[in-house]
Amino acid sequence: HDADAASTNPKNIGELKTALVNRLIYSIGKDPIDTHERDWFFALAHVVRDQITLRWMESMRQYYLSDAKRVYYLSMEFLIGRTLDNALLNTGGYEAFRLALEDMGMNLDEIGGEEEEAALGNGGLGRLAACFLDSLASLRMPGFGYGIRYDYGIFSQRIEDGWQVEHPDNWLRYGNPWEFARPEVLYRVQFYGRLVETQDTDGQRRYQWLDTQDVMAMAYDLPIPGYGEGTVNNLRLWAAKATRDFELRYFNEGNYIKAVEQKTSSENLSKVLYPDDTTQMGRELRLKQEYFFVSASLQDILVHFGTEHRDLAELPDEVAIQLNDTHPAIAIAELMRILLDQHGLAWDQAFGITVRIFAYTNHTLLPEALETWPVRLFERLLPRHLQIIYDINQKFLDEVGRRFPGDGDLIRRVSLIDEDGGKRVRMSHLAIVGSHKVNGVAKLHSELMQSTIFRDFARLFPDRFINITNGVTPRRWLHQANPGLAGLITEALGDSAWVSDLERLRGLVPLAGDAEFRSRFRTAKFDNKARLAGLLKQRLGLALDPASLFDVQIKRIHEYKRQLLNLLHVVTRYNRIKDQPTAAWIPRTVILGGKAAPGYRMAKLVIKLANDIARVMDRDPALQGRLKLVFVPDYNVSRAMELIPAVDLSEQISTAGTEASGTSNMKMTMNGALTIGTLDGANIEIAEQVGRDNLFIFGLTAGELAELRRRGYQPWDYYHANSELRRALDMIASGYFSPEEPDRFKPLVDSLLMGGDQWAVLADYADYVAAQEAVDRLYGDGEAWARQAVLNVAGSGWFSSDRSIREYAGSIWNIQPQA
Ligand code: DL6
Repeated sequence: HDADAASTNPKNIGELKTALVNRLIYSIGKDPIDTHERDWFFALAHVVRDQITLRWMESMRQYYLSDAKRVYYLSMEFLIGRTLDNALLNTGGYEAFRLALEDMGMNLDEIGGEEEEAALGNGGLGRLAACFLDSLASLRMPGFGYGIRYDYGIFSQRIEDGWQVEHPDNWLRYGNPWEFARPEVLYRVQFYGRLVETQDTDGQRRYQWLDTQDVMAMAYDLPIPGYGEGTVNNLRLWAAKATRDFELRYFNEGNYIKAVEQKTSSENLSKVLYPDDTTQMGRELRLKQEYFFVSASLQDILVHFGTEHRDLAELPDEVAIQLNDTHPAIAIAELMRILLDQHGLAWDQAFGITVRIFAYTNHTLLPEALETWPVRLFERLLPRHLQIIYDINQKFLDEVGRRFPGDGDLIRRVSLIDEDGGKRVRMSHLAIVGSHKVNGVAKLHSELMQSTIFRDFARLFPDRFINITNGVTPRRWLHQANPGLAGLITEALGDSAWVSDLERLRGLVPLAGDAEFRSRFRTAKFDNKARLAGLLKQRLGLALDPASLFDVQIKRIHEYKRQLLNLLHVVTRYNRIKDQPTAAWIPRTVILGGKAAPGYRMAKLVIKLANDIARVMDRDPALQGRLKLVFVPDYNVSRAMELIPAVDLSEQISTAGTEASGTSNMKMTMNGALTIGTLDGANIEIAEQVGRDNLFIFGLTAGELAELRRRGYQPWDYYHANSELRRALDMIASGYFSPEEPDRFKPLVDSLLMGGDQWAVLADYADYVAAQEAVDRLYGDGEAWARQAVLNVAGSGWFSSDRSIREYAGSIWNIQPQA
């Protein structure tokens, strides 16, 4: 890694060693002669944090002095992963610390391995939030994250007898060395209670929210260091604490134990992240979590704005709030409540301010993931908010009625309240009506959003809807994860400016035709594969051949992402090899990884199927050296950083029109993988950027699929027409891979054949298998493959989250980079 030359001089190394030992003794309380590697990790993290902290204070001071407009990114999830290496690389201290530790007989990688993951997210949505924080800081933009400090992040996944078993992720067990606890930053959050209506002197109705059950929100700050000369921004996470008066009430009754019990129950609020990202959870605790972090964040934002001495009309000039999906959408009603009930603003002024502040990002078209809450629950938990939502709805529907007189059906469709089958609040409708911009996360997704789920709204508010295609931070996903390729790129382009200006990767285009460069590029990829093979050997006892094609699908397990289609190809390939064992097969290693939501039976069955197929294949001598299937357990950010640099073939095979964007597709492209993918999500834009000839595109388009469904999709037709497909399905259904329980996988096959194949797996099978044949042919010509892989890297610049953030800053937030 490129070192900050000044920092590696002997004097500085000496100082770092002293600092490390001091921290070990005085902060960690350990005698250097009796330490665990973890102690050194904590000492190291403290020294690094010290360095970041000064820059952080400078950044905060500068934002304060310039009084610049700020954006607050509200998200229930921040999937950060580990911080140490990222902080060292962003601040340029990596090499110096590596040398200092080496001098003391230690290895930075091993010490870094002691860090727990901050896995406060499910998948794409949470990781996007983390990439955006990195970009905001690197671009010197005043952007702050707000979220929840869950005691338990996403569960850790173990595979036992081929099945997923969830284990609690106790990531704070040894403490979090990066955070600053702020016991003095404490806000009261109210729940339940009753409303009392009063009249203002000017005759306006006002509401008091009384007899509530309160929980305190305490702040924990995580500094987010930008790359190089970037600023250090802040991520503030809220933890639930019991209120003192809560306890007092019971103390007065002489019930000490009850008081302590109450304490635990309020602190449960921030206990655990809900581990499902595609179905609606519908649990009271979840709605409490949402309101809890929103209420605390808004109070904090207003304290910073200085409501005491400033005109609230200026708020939209100072504050932008981005809602990461609808999870924080209750913020719209909460800000209205504050403006109306606490500051006495008139409705129209309050609503005008609110709409100018908020913007909403939608991340899914799946109807089952669109959040709605029962009105009865809302009424009990947040009575004033429900009232405000009703008022917003009333005024909105009146307006719709004026513009489209007599269209009762339109009113019913766009209402914030779903009246069918038990009244529910539609959070996406609240988010749209209360925001000035609504964005999708890839071109196709934004188009479909406007033509399907939000069609009526796109007609009502045509200027409100925009697209901002996702991006990923090149710091973590290329510079840090893939030092081999990163070094080669820096050498080839003459400097490392690409790390903060990723479009410079275009400069690699001519090198795709340069045999010498390609050879070094291939070596870098091979080394990454060998490294991954070594790690999997060590961890799981697996023997992978780095010379084989690494074919990788890593993401949450979901039917729409079609891991099952991947497995159908694996079984087909297995059959072909068995039929012709002596043919010249391109050796392949198919790697799958991802977590299934704990209650998602089909997804868990897919994991078991992958493991059962792998077991059968491992025992078959005909397959050795030709085809291997591996399920890597506990896929997380750190695993992703090991896997992605080693990928040859990136599997992005969701049913067209279902994956909003995808971001692992971008990471793999950036790391020189070729994509096999459908025209879905950001795959389409990847094809535009790297050239369609440099991907393997297959399958029905979203339009073709809609047409097929209109005509009546018949999965059985595909079954009957394709003997290889039939054979693979019959094997799975009849227990070929699960002889001890032959019916085990019948539900999976039934979902395709009897259940109507909702995700069109069978419709795309033949084309997918044909695309896989094209993959083999190209891989057989290593030079031709490498040429295209280089072009993939060269075309990936547009997928930097820096580009996404600039678009948000320009077209939604109206914020500027700071000097
Ligand atoms: O926008 C980030 C990410 C997209 O890249 C994925 O395509 C999309 O599935 C994901 N959505 C979620 C769940 N959404 N909700 N609610 O994580 O967002």
